[in-house]
Amino acid sequence: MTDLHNSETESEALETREWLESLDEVLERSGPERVRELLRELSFRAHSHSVRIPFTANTPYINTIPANEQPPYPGNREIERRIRSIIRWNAMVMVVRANRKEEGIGGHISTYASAATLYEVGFNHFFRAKTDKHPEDLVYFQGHASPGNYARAFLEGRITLQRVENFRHELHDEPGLSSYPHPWLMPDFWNFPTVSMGLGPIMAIYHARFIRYLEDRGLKKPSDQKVWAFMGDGETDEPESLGAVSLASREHLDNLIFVINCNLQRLDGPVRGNGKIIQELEAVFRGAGWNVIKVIWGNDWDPLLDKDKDGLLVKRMDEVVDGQYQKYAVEVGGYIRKDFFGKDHRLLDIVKHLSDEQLQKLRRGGHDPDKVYAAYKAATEHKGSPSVILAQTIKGYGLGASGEGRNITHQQKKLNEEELRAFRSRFGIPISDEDVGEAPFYRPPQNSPEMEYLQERRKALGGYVPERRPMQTKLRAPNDELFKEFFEGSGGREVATTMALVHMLSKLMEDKEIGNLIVPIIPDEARTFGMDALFRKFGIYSHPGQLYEPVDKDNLLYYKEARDGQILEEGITEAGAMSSFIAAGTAYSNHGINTIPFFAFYSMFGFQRIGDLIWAAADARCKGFLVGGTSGRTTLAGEGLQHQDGHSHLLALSVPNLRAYDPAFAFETAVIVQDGIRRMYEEGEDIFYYITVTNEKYPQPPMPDDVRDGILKGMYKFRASGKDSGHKAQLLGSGAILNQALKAQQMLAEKYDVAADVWSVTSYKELQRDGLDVERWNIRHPDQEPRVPYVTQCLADAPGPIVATSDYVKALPDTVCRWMPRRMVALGTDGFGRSDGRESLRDFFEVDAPHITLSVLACLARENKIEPRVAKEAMKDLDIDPEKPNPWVL
Ligand SMILES: Cc1ncc(C[n+]2csc(CCOP(=O)(O)OP(=O)(O)O)c2C)c(N)n1
Ligand SMILES: [Mg+2]
Repeated sequence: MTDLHNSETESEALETREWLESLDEVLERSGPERVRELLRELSFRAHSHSVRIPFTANTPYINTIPANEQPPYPGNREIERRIRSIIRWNAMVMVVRANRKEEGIGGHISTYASAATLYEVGFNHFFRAKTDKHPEDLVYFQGHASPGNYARAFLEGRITLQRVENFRHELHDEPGLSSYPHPWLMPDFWNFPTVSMGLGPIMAIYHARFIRYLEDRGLKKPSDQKVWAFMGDGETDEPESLGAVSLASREHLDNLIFVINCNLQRLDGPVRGNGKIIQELEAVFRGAGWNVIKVIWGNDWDPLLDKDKDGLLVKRMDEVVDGQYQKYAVEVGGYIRKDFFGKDHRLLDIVKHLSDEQLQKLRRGGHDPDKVYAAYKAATEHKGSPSVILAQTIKGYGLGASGEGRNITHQQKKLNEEELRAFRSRFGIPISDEDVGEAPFYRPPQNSPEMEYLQERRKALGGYVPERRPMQTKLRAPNDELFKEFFEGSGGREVATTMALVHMLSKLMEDKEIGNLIVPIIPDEARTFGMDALFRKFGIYSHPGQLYEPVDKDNLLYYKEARDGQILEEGITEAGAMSSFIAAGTAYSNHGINTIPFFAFYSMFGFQRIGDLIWAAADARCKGFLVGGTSGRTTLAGEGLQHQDGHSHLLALSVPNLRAYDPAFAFETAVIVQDGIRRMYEEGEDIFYYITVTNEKYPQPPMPDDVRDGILKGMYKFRASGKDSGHKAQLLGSGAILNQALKAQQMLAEKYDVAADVWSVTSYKELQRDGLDVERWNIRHPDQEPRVPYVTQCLADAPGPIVATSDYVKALPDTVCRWMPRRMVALGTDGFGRSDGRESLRDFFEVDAPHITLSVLACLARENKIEPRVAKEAMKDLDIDPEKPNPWVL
């Protein structure tokens, strides 16, 4: 047996004891403040003698709230234990039954098994539903613990037996239960999609901040509404989980509570086998200014800690690593006695009154309702900063040999009869030996004490959680008057579509009816987009207002921060800004407030950087406008490979409820925005928009007659050739590249006797949707007159080769090429960008007027309408080298 203090001499041990006793005495006589003062003095003195004290943001590995500060438990512990046990059982059998029905359908047992107490204390005592007096608490549930939520809702009578039987069988006899929280699939139930790990935490932080924004701007009555975010300890490795924690403390978000279920395991094995995840997270959160509450040990450890006069137990708790704590979870009491307490005879003395069985049952904090309640109460009452609860639990708690604490437990989906029987007995579920093998669901009678208690608790807290609500009131979209100047054109003045959109935004913000609801969001890019023009007038949101004199105060457009500022200037965090977008775009449901977010970002750093958050927005039925600024691989000049976006529209194709547009002109943008507001906020459609705008200046033409419908459907004829004779061609252009098509139209007419019509394709995505839908209908109705896709209708009577050019990859126009009445050539910007001017870039990527012209001539030559010689000569005239290497491999 080794002694913990074996390196200390006898006299050093005495010295240590004297210092400790002095501290105890001061504490008793003068209280903690005096102790803090003395320790501060001591550390200054040590510093002045050049003693370097190692920095630690950690406190000892014990509960933050000591036993003597623990409030009494307000509920009936025994009934709550029985309810929890029943929910545990039902959550487990839900997964087991689904996998019996269909091998490999999946689901998780062990996560909820570890989190049950964390959730149930919340459901019985904290999570408030919406009432007349109070808005609901908003809970981000850990995605793959969802069987626990369903099992509770089943007991509450909100989900039928048929539905729990159909867990993970959503397409069976209606209605099933979705694997994870998906508002898209269960719009009456789930509020927040969380299962792509890391997104829940960051969305929760920005949501809590958005609530403050709504309150500070007078859109929502201040209250003590809380945002709770439950997550796994493994999940904290995702950069999004911890990436925004300093925002939460900087903004003093005491309406935010993180609960991190530290079961010390992730999917494959330990989270920090050789370290301590709770201590690591404590340092991160304390360092960031959060209120950290550690819930490590259960009540039965309190008397042991009381006996620990020499601090040996705390020291031992500190030095044991997580991998070893996991080992204790699967081991017998004798092992724990020997391995944990056996390091020192004084430690062994502390537990000598406990049997091996009792040692094995010593509980971890996250499984002790008293400790969890104390932590939640402290967190909800804490003022001035966000709180995080770090709760130690055991993964697969209660599964015994079939998974408790084992490395395989995350994947455990089946229990055999013996394991079911053990689980049943462990939690006292009244199911007979005969029936237990069937793994039946169990719901006690309505008038049982458990059911009455459960309902009574929810009633006291205002109703059920979670519960998602549809849009509560509708808005009226602004009429043409507001958009008039965009419809009229710029009168020859050169204006970029970005400038036009920012001006439009400013007009929307001035609108009497909806102005207040517009939420402009920018990740430190306002000046790039000319949005700094909005600073002075509308203010940048800042809870403390502006505590300094801005350097540009004399400037007309100075940097104005204000408590009621309307602009969310998020700094350089697309993920954070997107989280704000989601909070604002779902406020219609979560807060009954129809805020309309416009999130303007560098288009390259949108879909490819934060695509997963955009997917989460789609799932959450988020509304609003994503604005991809500085878009187009050749339109954004100078910036080069990492900035020039030529594929976001391709990525946008994958989001089902997203409408994506690449407008060329201000009037097109106006039509799209006006109709977007109408569809989302007047009609209540659960869609959102992606609009790319560019920084290339050119005169904005007036809107031709009768094109609104075409703009929205994805294409319309912008300019007919005006030439009656000659060969024909159809030029399709998008965004700033439409101007190249217009130039080519002129070249073709003047030099090559070709009459080309120019079409503005505002949305390949819309054209593709329509084409696919029509195609599908035609397949399913073979006996009926086939329908014709819109793009086919447009070009059916428009003769000549079709050349489609955009500032995006060729795959984008190719998405609709099979509905083209004739051969189509796609020109696009496949490859890596370059830093150079627009003209050179467009020549390099072959998307300029000369290349469009050449493409038309080459097609005409192939169709034997002209001599190939003409196309070859044109190449010379247009300075195009036929042997130039393909830019996409350069
Ligand atoms: C972004 C992302 N990557 C991977 C996964 C797959 N996954 C689901 S659960 C899990 C392990 C979770 O560990 P932890 O966060 O500790 O949660 P626990 O189940 O232990 O409570 C993984 C890797 C995911 N859902 N999301
Ligand atoms: Mg874990």
